[in-house]
Amino acid sequence: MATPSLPRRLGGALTGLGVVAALLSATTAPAAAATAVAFSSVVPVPVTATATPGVSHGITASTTIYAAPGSAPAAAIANQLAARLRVSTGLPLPVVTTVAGPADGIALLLTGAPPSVGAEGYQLDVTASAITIRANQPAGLFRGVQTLRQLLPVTADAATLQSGPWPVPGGQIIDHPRFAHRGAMLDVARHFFTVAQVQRYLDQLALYKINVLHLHLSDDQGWRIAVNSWPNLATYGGGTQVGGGPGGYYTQADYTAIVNYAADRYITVIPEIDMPGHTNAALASYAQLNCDGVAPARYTGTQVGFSSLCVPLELTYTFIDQVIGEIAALTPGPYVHIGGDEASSTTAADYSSFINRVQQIVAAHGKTVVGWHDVANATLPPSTVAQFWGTTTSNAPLAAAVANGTKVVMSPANKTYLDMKYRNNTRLGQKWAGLIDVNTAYEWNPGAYLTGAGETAVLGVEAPLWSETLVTTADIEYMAFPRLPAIAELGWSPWSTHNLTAFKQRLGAQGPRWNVMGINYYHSTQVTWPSGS
Ligand code: TNX
Repeated sequence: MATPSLPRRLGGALTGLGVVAALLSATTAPAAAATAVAFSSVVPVPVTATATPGVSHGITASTTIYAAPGSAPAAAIANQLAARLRVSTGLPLPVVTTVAGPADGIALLLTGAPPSVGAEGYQLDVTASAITIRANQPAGLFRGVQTLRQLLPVTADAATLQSGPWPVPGGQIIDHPRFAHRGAMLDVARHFFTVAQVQRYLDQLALYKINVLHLHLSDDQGWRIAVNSWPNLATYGGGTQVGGGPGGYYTQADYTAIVNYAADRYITVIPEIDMPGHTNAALASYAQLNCDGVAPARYTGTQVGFSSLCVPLELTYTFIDQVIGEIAALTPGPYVHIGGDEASSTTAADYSSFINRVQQIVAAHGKTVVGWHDVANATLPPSTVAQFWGTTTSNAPLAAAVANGTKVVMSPANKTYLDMKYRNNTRLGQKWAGLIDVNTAYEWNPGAYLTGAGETAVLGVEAPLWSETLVTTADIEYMAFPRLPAIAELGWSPWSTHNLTAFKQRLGAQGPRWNVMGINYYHSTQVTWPSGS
């Protein structure tokens, strides 16, 4: 039995010595790695987690998965869980949509959850006879299933058949997110990543309860989504990348495949078309978009700030209207990201009038604007969301916008930028915002970081992964892990649970799972990784 001998409560009540004692009892439990994984290793840490000593429930050949009757989404989540576990366990795991009753089941129910867990929260109960996840909405069931995955032996996440047993430790978790927006951004413009590569990243994000994938779809070096009304954007503007090479782009069907794959994981895609700067690929694709009517060459370097759409040109807004129109139509989520960063080749007056006009275009297509915080230099309606990427803790134009009702997504570059090096000798990444190892990524409070943007002004957090130096899936994973789970925890877990020492223990316990999943992670020396991982 791998469950520790003392009931433990993770959350505000578990502090100081309590954390250490709980972790010791978890890590010294006999054969912990070979059997159930203790409650104390879940990332992000749940709001409350109470182990029941001496109790566990095994998933076996007689386990049935029950999905809330009459709910197609609940059935879909049950089928996803079954499909995942059949691969590694070889068990039949039939899914039924009758009311759970018989012993030996995993029940996913849309009744009986505390109202306080909201739309994304859940209650997970593991008794000797059953595993029950209750939620108010399907999204909560999905998040609860991710917790259940982390409570299973790490080999449950393998892509090949493993030998069991498959115990889950007894107890109760009641859990819900701190922030509504828990995002990851992937730059597919500097280097292009295929649908399969993005889907793999989505799988990894889902495990840590990330609910937003922000796709940086255009930049100086490449335009990565087909736009029917402006076909050269993708076919010519998408034809290269940093360092040269073939680049690539998503057809509209490809983009829809990503959006649907994300939706199946309760992740919302936010498409970004960066403007007025970061637009060389578009300007190279259509001479008529340039103020001088001359198309620049395509660009494969890594400088920023040299390109600008032609603000006085009326065609610019026809272009934006048609591009945003097509992308908005393909995007079920409420947001379109207009970039707006580093527009140093656009005058301040032009920048303001441009952002004001683009906000109206996005609104006309029924979407809410997100922009990098630079957009606060223009006039923002309260509905526009600003994404803070600075390296300081105050920004006057942004604070003024927040005072007017604008909400902020926190991506401080010196904390959340997954493209920053871990150490000076990290092979990949950049250093302009500093070195970011686990401690730095974790040790800040998104709700009390930026002057004038307190907890209620913060929509959430996001970890951007810029790809100037990243080429492969292994590169993505090396930069995202283990820092992405740190940002995920800041987004999900209540601040009262924040504890660097405890976090690093839980993070270390993820290492064996990442090994099993084939995730190429950075073995930060700040974390003790279990031997063999
Ligand atoms: C700044 S952050 C950028 C990107 C770069 C990144 C590299 C931001 C809004 N703009 O264009 O890729 O730094 O770290």
